Amino acid sequence: SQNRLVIRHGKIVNEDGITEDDIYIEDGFIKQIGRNLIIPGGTRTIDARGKYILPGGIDPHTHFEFEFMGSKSVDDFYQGTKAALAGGTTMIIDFAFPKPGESILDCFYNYRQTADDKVCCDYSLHMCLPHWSEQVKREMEILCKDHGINSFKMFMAYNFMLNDAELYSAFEQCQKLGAVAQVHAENGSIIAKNVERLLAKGIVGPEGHELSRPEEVESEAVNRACVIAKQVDCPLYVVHVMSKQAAEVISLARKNNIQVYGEALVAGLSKDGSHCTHNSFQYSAGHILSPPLRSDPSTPLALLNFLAQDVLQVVGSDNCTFNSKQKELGKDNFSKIPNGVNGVEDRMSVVWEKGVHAGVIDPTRFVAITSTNAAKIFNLYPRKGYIGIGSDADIVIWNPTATRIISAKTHHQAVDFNIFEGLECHGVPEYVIVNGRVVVDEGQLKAVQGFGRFIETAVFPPFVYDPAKVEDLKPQRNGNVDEIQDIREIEKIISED
Ligand code: DUC
Ligand code: ZN
Ligand code: ZN
Ligand code: ZN
Repeated sequence: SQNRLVIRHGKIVNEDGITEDDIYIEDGFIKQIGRNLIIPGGTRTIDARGKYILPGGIDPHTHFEFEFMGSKSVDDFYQGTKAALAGGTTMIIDFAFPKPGESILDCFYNYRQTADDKVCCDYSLHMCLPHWSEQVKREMEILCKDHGINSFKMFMAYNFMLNDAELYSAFEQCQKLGAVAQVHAENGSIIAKNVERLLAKGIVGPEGHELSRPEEVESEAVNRACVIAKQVDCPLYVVHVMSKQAAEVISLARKNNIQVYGEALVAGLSKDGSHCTHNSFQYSAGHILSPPLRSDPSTPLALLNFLAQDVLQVVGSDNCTFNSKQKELGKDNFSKIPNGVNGVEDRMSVVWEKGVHAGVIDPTRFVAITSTNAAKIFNLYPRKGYIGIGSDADIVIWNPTATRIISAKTHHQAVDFNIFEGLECHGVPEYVIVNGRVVVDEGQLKAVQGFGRFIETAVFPPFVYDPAKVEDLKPQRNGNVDEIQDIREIEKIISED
């Protein structure tokens, strides 16, 4: 029967350990886990001997059909989520970005209308705040209370950046609501001046991109965001940490008990800035995103190690794909190259190859950084990000010994370029199960348009740091995702009695 499935003999990998058990799935949920399960007749069996069984990937950072820098990203909610499934990602969280003059509430309705009929996998939305006002503040509350939004992204760069006072107010509102504040952390004022100076000197090609936004321009903004978040006790999530300096700032902030999480990008874990100084414009422009890939060649391995050590917690893709033709908008001026790269399809394989296959990250940590931690931070856990009884049946059967070679010729994305072109990856999703339905079956993609659902995310109880209360109960606030959640539970208990 379609709605019943048993997976036998695999190694179930959760963030907290590996077990060898069978999994019985019914009506989209995991119903039983164990040995010698009693299974109804007519249930399909998948033999997972020699394979890992992973919680479906969660990509918390995509920009499907996003109008940005004069272009619209070419992967829409259909092709983007179909490609996600092909690569073992069973949920995405996209950034809803208001059009000029559109309120954040209307933006939310319009994104739902666009995405709901297209998505092949479950999705949620982060709401972007491209300006600050009393109306934005009011509508944030409506989005949290009535529409299942629990995260807001603010920009410290681009012409829609917020100044420090506005960031302070936005973070303060997030804190009050129990939402997560996210930042694109780069100093936009410095970048604008650098762009002017470089163009005046005649540096107009893609090599000017990183010159205009060097590491310290990123790490300064990360530090400033941490300082502001600390003032109002707001949990902070730094999207796309691209440099060693930025990660070191996060490391220090976490040691100082600031509640900050860092997201790496799959692009940043596998590529450095040398790809942006190629003599082919098309090739270099294809690698332009912001913050940029770094010219320091030790960056990708350093970022992987930061993930291994829990300085960074999550890997996203920032999938924001523009075709070669669209990238040509910046042919004579690097600052006009639409920013963005692919990654939603290849994130799982590339992180496995560069992390697990290379011996930097073990399989349980792989699950944490590709799925579980995002589920915890955005309050989807344990429904998502976990293989346990009662969780959604979003599962990947992963063959660690099979390999595939990434290419734009064979990928499922709409875009005509792939930054991982030619990379051979160990680790292939042989079966992908989303809401109990087998959508990759022995490697064959059978995604269904509109099968995905919008998943509402609840806010957390607003975080209250009271050393006197916390001391009694002795949780260690060392910045571990788990333990921070424990404190939230404790705070809830305290406020209830
Ligand atoms: N950076 C990108 O490269 N693309 C989308 C938006 C962003 O901040
Ligand atoms: Zn960004
Ligand atoms: Zn982004
Ligand atoms: Zn290899």
